[in-house]
Amino acid sequence: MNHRLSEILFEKALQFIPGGVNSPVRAFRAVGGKPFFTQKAAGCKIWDVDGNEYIDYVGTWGPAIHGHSHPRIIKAVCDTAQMGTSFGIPNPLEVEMAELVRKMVPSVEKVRMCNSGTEATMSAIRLARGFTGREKIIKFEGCYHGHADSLLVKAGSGALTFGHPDSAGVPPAFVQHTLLAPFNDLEAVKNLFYANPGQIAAIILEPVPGNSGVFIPQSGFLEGLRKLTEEFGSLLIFDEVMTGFRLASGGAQERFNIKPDLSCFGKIIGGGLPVGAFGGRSDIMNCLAPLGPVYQAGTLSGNPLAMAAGIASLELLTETDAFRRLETMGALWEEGMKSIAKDNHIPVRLNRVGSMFCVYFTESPVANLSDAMKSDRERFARYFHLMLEEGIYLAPSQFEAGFLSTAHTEEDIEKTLEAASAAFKKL
Ligand code: KE4
Repeated sequence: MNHRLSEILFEKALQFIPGGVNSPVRAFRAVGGKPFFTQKAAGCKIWDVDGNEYIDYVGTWGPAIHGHSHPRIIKAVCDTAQMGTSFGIPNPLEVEMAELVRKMVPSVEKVRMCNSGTEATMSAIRLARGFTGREKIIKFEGCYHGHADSLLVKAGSGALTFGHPDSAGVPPAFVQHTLLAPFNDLEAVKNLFYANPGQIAAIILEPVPGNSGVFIPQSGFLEGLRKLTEEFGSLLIFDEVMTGFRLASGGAQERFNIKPDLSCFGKIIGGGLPVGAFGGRSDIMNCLAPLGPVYQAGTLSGNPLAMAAGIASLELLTETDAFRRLETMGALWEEGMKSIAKDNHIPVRLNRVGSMFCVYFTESPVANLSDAMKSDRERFARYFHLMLEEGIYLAPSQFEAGFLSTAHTEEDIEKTLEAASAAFKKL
């Protein structure tokens, strides 16, 4: 593949943008090589500035569940833009969005829009602390909740990829109230509650962590967290920025039948535009300004353009057989990959939930961060580039999830599996 124009652009980007990227995971640092620059995206395909075509399994890190440039979403954005892009004054689309979220996610009695997943989780933590009057939070190793100071502790995604799960620039005082436990380890969580009686405001977790690859909650784990938070008077916060509206129309909480106190959203809820949201029990949400003492705000929160894109994205999920299709394609991919790994005698662990998946090059199960760290990242990097050369774009890090969209067809999966079959022979 020729990447000449991407290389020229990247050299130029490096002069003006730290690392040449506006978000670290895009830099290919985890897999080596240089990132390509995207010219256009439509359906499940992307084209780079050199005209190379790829089947896209990153989907802009989750938002593109309907594929790129879905006509419904494009039309909603274009039509709304004619009337203005942001008012900073309440607009009807905010109400429509709030009503739609509440209908799709029954645990969300009230919801506040913001502009990113980071804002959503940061605000939910502040709200939980304000509501309970407690300071400590529990998070899980390898979960990534955005880059708010108190959550950059053993964080996943880019923080993990670049070996700084605890970022520089975060004073110890800012993270002294952040307690850690391994994912799927209920005993460790219980011990934290006993060791910090009356001090834990909330547990925050990705119900299906997608920022260290993909971890699958073991039976009883999510239910156990729900019981512990109820027993100790703490809140349960589901960070559904990635899983929300992906694992079911009501997200992971619908799929696993758990009712959190607060939920955070992003990605799909914005249809590709910058949107985050957090919501849950009214008695908790009513603590937010201007009603209550917990402050939270945002110039562009609920802006009509982002709301229009997000509403179109959510409505498409309720009007089509999206989830049946996503499950079918996911199963097709998984079965194919399993037989390719077997035929080539290469140990892999495929963790998949619906349309979220990850390939670990390891023979032991991966249920938490320490398991994931044992996987062969060199081999993953070779796999990534072999696939890229065949026109298949995977997440450029072992510690990320891959995503299917409703735009992926059986033919795309077949092409992907052919590329994987050729790649595995060279691993
Ligand atoms: P944003 O601030 O990037 O919109 O959302 C942060 C966030 C919060 N919670 C979860 C579960 C998330 O997955 C994310 C962001 N995900 C990463 C991909 N693993 C975004 C990609 C990037 O950082 O460029």
